[in-house]
Amino acid sequence: MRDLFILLSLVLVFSCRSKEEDNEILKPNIVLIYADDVGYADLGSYGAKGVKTPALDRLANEGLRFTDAHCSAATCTPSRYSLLTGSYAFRSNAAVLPGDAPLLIDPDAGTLPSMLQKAGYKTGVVGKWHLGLGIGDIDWNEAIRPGPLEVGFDYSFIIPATGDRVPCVFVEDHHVVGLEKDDPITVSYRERIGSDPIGREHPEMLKQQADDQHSETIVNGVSRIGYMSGGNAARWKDEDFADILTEKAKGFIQDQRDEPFFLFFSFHDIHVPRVPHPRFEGASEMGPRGDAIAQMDWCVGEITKALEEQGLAENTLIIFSSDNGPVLDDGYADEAVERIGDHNPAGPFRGGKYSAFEAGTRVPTIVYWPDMVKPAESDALLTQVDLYASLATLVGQDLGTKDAPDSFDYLSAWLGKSKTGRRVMLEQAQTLALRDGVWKYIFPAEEGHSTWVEEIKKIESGLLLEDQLYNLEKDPGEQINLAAEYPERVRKMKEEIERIKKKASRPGWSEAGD
Ligand code: NG6
Ligand code: CA
Repeated sequence: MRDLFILLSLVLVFSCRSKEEDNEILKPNIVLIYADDVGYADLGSYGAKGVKTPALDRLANEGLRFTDAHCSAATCTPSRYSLLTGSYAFRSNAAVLPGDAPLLIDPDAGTLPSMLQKAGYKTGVVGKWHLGLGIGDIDWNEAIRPGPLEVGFDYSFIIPATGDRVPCVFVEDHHVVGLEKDDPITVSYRERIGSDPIGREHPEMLKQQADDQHSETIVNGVSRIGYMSGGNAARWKDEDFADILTEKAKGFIQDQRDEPFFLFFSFHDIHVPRVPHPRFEGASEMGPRGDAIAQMDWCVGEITKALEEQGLAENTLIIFSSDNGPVLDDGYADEAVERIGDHNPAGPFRGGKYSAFEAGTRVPTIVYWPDMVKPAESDALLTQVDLYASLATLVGQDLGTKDAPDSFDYLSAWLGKSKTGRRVMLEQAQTLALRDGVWKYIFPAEEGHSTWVEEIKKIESGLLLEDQLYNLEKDPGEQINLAAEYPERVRKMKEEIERIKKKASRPGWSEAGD
């Protein structure tokens, strides 16, 4: 009798599952793997030298490898903001945030994860957040909200800001992980607090020397931006980032295996401080930056393996990309410059992180979905701000008039069914730039874009004060400024930028400019 009951239950479970699986074909699991500061040519499949990335190369070879896909901005917070809201970051003045900044995303507005929740997805974010938490004056010892859970995620395990900013603790859902009641955390970006040593005074305690900006509280032998005190049991070890985050991501996949899920797996690698696990030491020929690339690739391999082991690989859409272009020296003496060798992280393009030149936003982008996507290369012009609207189409969700004002449906290009992406596309850095097919126009930085100017001043100052126009087909490295030769094109592209800036909501407007 008992055996019969088990048999009947099994038949029932099996028939339910196969029905579900049929339906899920249109609602694949979505895993968005978001690397930090990985440049266009930092992967083997994009021309990297001195480091191997077999897991990512496999996805690139068996999936779609994009050559003209872009993050929305040349720094982290603005790119992530656009990715999750479908709105350009300049509309909210989003710039790189300190670690105690309030939540930048409006909890009442539509977001990519909340759209997917409506479509029946379980949503999770694991990794770097850097979009602010709370409403200001955050108490890290209490429930921390609003945050990811209030903008569409069912689960979150995050690095609140960046690895180089305090507080150096993980936050799971609303709480700091491992916090002990009798050792509360305080954080300040204004003044020194507590008695922890700081990098400026104790360089002998550091694993890597740092610039003045990164010379405040020392945690795990690394000095950070900002001051923190307390929370000692909760403090992270940079060497464990990859293991801990990958474990959490795998856990989320395992827990959600029976229903469609969206995982935003947002790496710390290869952002500074680059302190990979000792087992990756020497994995590349380039020191910690290259070793961090190898570590990142390992994480991708682990996730792919987990999906395969759960039998989910065929019906999971994996999107891999980066939040901004490459940077070598970003504040720590980690030999990134000295040991670069023949490797060129930006490939044939000019600039990198912070920059309005192509390498600021043109990033490696891979789409892998065995059930639906055939191996190919695509030069479609794509931007991550469109993932919101494109994925909405994939899962059959309509967007409200206030949702995702800058996001457009380019699903066929994202899935390789079409090679045509955008004709016109905005790039955000210290200023705004515009692509129109092969043409690239950069708006003069000092004309009313002061919020974007600061970061770049050190890098490219003089250059950005005039109109710049490049023909990327003939001049992918943006060396020959054609602005004076094509004043009419400059005028039109400038106007287009003005038009995008004025636009506020979806209806009556087409990004293609027609
Ligand atoms: C900059 C930091 C840099 C990095 C960046 C954010 C200084 C001098 N530089 O302000 O080290 O943290 O912010 O990087 O403080 S991002 O990838 O999150 O945008
Ligand atoms: Ca970044």
